[in-house]
Amino acid sequence: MTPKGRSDGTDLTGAWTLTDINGDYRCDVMLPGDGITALHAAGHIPDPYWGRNEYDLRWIGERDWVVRRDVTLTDMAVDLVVSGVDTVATIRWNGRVVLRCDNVHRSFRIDLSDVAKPGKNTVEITFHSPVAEGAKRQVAHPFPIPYSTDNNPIPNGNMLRKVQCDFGWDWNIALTPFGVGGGIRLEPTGAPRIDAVLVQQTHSDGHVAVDVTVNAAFLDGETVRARLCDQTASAEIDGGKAFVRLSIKNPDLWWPNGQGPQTLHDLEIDAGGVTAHRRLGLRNIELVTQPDTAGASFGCRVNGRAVFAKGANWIPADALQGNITDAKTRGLLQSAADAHMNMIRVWGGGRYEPDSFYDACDALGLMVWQDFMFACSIYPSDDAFLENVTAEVRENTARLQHHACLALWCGDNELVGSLDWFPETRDNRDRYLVNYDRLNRTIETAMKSVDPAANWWPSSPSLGPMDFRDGWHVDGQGDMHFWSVWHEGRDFDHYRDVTPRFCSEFGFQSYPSMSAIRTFAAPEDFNIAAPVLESHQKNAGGNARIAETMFRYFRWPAQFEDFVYLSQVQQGIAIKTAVTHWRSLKPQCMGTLYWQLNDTWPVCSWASLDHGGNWKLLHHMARDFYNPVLVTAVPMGDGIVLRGVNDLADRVDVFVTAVALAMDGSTRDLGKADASIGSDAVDVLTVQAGDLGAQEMLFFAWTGSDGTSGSDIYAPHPFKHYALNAPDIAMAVADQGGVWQITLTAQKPAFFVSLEASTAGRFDRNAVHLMPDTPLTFSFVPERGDTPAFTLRDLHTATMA
Ligand code: BMA
Repeated sequence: MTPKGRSDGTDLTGAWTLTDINGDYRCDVMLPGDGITALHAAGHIPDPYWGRNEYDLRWIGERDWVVRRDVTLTDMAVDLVVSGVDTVATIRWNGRVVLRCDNVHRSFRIDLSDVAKPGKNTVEITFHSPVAEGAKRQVAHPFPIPYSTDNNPIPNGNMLRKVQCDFGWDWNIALTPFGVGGGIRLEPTGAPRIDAVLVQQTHSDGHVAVDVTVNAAFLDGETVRARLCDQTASAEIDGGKAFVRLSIKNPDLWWPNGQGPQTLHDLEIDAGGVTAHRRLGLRNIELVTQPDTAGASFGCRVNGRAVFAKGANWIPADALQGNITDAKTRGLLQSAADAHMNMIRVWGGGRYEPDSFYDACDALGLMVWQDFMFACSIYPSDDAFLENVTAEVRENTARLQHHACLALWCGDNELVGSLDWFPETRDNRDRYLVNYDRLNRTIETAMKSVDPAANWWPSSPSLGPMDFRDGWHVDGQGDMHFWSVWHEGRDFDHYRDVTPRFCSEFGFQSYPSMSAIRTFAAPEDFNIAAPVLESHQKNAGGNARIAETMFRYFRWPAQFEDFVYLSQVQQGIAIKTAVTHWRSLKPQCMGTLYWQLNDTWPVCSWASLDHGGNWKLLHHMARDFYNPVLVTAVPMGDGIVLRGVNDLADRVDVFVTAVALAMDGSTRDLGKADASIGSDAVDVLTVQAGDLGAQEMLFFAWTGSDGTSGSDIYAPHPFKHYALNAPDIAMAVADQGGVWQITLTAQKPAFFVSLEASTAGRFDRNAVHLMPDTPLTFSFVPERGDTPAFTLRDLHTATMA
């Protein structure tokens, strides 16, 4: 998280020495990075993600730790600039305290001139136990500040400005790691620098005015020169600020993924020899909330076009900072874009991501819904806390607001709901509501002080400003978190009972893929009730919910591997049911962000990507159900309506055929139709449910004038009802220059046909249905050159063989 536009200094990242306060441990730690990764790399502790090791490592968060290094100085007029110090820390220079800080989401600049000396200097950072610090602050607070007991096995994380899921979450390991997540360097004191480049775009017909505010230090009187798209403008810096306007005619616009190109332009700033550079996408993103008969709309309009938001929720790329690399993060975001996503919600229990994350989102066309980092707990609202929050919000808004991807700032995750979750808050809601509003208002004010024109949404879910009703069950306005299927155990069809305007969270769990399970469990633990497996399930009752759902819809899988596979099939069906239904409601619904894209460690969770980035079956299914042009089956009364959805800018003609499919593979025609689809979903063809025999499914296929085609099934009964035939699938494998082509031919219908590979890599498809004598070729690109072996699974072999 190195702030951009600052003069280069001495980089202090790299190897430091780590010790604990008792003197029991000593090893190297790489900064940026974290101490737990360092202790593991040095062999002091076992792999935290393996087996049940987590529980034996909680002591780490109960101690203070120190990182130290020497620095040779010739010039003593230097500032120490550090960001992402995690979290309650004391920084000493040559033994003298130069900073006490307590916010991982901020950066700090410390003038060292009083403490620096020529020659060897020593810098050390003491990380105070977050467990002890959180408890101390809780006790000191005049009234209780309840934390999310459902999520946090380690208490009082809400008292600290530390990544909230570090205290555990219903998908995270709980280890309260410590370290430094951003840059650490020395800069000459008083050196001229550019602190922020704030950009505001005003679009009108065929024209954009780009207003640039440069915040600079030690540059007063200098001229700022700005250049963008061959336009230049200049202004003098006065009082640390300069303002320039660049007017661009007929701009090449930036569009979200699937809507047009992600054109980025270079904004070059020069002020007295200090330069700054930003990649700018020219676009206008509006958050549209118009009152209507149902309540109020909710959606994004980009460059004047209403865009249905398709995406998922983002949590930190790894539980341990030391495991995160730009390349791995970029891979996860690439997978999101490859599945036709156009929006990612950076969820409020994690971190403001580094610049590289937003650079990747700009390049990939992933709009970012950016939460401020508060989630599921009550938070203090005393002066010191709010002052800390104000600085955090201002800094991160200034750092990120210029990004084309940045669509919306949101106050927090689920803080309105949390007012009803604790006995203390229920007993004294007035106090906690006022307490909440102080925080929320502080965040909004601080954000707008930096970016007055930005899109702001008070909370997620929220029914709108100053509306504190239930965003989990009211569907007429605002963004909804619809959790009734997972957390309340309702059936998948219940997704069809609501009409969200924008569903920003809904999820269904599965087991991680076998390749991920093997990273934390030995074969003797391959059992859903084995303690090791249970310790990699953090949602109370989660494994039971997976199993109970399987009972509801499927015959029971005999083998552990089949259970894992089937858990991913049912997760895919759940989320597909929700997304396809809500897309079919377009424009009443204008967005679906499922919970969740990624995992922080290998765990049973709602993620569609395994820890490490492998695609679970849901992610393959997402690539299909997020296809810009889609025909989907919607049961309505006695009929099954095939509805067409089109997210492209231009109208698309689709041609749809429907047949009744018997389990032996024979078919009966049920009809065909075509339709022209604009921006609203339309009915294309209706089939009477009574037209399907007891052992028949609806099979439908479409072609679109945009060149896309697809097919799907709709099974009116749970899959366990059908007497599936053994599909007898033949597999032919060919290595074509390192890309593996696997052609599958079935004799009988085969459902959710999936391949697993013995080596890491990416399949182009999975969880597809095969019809008799209609071969389908899968391709597989291995990550390394190894020769993979392929395992085939389908619904019949997993549940009936
Ligand atoms: C949501 C999120 C997370 C949580 C998820 C699954 O509401 O905001 O708090 O992990 O539910 O329970």
